[in-house]
Amino acid sequence: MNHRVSTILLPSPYRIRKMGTSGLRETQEVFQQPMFLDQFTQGVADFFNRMTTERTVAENNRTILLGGDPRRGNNRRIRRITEILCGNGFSVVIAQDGLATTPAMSHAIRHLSVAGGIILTASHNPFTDVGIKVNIADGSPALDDDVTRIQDLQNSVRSINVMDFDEAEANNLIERIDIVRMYADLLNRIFDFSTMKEKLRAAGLKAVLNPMHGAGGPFAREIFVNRLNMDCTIIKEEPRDDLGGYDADGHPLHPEPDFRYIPDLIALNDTGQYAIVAAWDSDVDRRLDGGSGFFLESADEFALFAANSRILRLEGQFPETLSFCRSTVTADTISPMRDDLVKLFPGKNVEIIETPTGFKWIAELGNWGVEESNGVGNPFLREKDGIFATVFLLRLMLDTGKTPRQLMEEIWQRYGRVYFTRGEVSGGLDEEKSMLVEILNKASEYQGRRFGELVLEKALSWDYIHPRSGVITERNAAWVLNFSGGNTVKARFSGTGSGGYTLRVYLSCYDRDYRMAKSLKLQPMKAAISKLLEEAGFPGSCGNYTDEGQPDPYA
Ligand code: G16
Repeated sequence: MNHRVSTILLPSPYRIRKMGTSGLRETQEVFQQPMFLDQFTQGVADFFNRMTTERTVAENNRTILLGGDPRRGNNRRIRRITEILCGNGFSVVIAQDGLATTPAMSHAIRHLSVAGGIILTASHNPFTDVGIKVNIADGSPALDDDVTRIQDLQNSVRSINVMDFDEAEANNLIERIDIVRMYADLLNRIFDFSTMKEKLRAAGLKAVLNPMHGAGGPFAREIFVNRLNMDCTIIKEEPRDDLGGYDADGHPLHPEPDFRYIPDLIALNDTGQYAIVAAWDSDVDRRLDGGSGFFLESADEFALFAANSRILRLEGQFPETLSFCRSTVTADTISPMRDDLVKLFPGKNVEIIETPTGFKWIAELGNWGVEESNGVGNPFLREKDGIFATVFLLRLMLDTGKTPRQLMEEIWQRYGRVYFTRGEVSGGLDEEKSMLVEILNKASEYQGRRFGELVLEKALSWDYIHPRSGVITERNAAWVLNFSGGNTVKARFSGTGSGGYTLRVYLSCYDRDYRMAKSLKLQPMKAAISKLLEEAGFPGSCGNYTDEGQPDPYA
């Protein structure tokens, strides 16, 4: 077939940044620059071109899946990306008018055996940011080598190959799929919706779900209302291009399931009338769920799922080596469970792995995983998955008749509890950022010093030794400060912002006794890290903790 392709010269190429923790995140203004998206996409097309010719037969498929969240401009971007992919000899599958969650995209890439996917989402960032993630043929986010390669290719682009959208359509190069159905079918295969539906009819549980005006609305409706027939209230259901707009102070709202951004859901949960409450971010890879006045943190929920993963219908498809992965900055709730997990999966190799931040590191290992940023992943696709987590929680409640808090207390009773929170230091000045780097690099000089109630015992930096190759693949993935009494502070710079800097600061402390007020356990660490920064001469302190606004059952 002879399709008409035009080649347009790029008059002044941009210097495109390397994709960060997950994809490229820039402001709308950056993406609006003439031909910025064209250059970005041409580089991705060049990458897939090489992938499909260099790699295995399964990847030798010249089709790319496109979809993303509803944020402003994404429809137009999907159209343009399609024109460039088709101009480079690819055909394109568009997910549901362009609307798709990240986990559903990951599943569809594998299910359709396409060469990869481009996911248009800046995830939990407000609509004033634009983001694009690139996933490879196994459905996982592109790893560091591929990301470097993509960036090199993008920055060598000098011309763009384009085919007009209507022409591509007329030549059958564009297909559209019902990704909501495809994803709901996967969950049905895993969780058995007809059994759940029957149990739900008997139990009569009520739910409030909050997709935060992102891509999750149609998925939540299909799964919880149409398929499970659950008594559900879905707030912020309609996908909106401003993801909910602005707050009362004129700041754009963050579609992020963090206690700071879901006061309405907290209030509804506090009424005690809802067995399940859940919020997901704009592309539904992050979740926060619970019910009857309680919320589960991601590492806690992960432990609950690990202990109960045998109930899943596709359990027979688990790999020979079961890796329970957590990013190093995530609460280590899983390690005390090691012996029981070994007993639970006779004949399998069970390993517990610490990875750098970025779900790509976990997805690469293709297994169970958790991140502090409210992300829980499963072996059935290669991204963290918000709706999967909420359905799993519901399934456990239906099987046991217990509330989320009762389920969690059983785990804490058996293994102890890791108290955890995340704070941040942020600003716009490069000098401040350099100062923080210097303080953290030299933190070992403070070893033996007391900061409030705690003594700094050891300061080090954590490198990722790849569990398969044994090679250090990520140096200084986090700074680690070990304080007395098992109080651990870790820190790293956020890789998802579009301007300024954000140092994320993670505090955790294991306790065999779980009936403590969380604030009491964490307060000495909050004070110690602020004091250390202050004594080192840093003008700011660590604030904005993610547990602010969290209902605490033991307060
Ligand atoms: C992205 C990645 C996650 C990672 C998070 C960290 O989340 O997909 O794997 O944990 O970034 O964010 P930061 O670098 O800001 O701490 P998402 O939900 O934005 O795709």
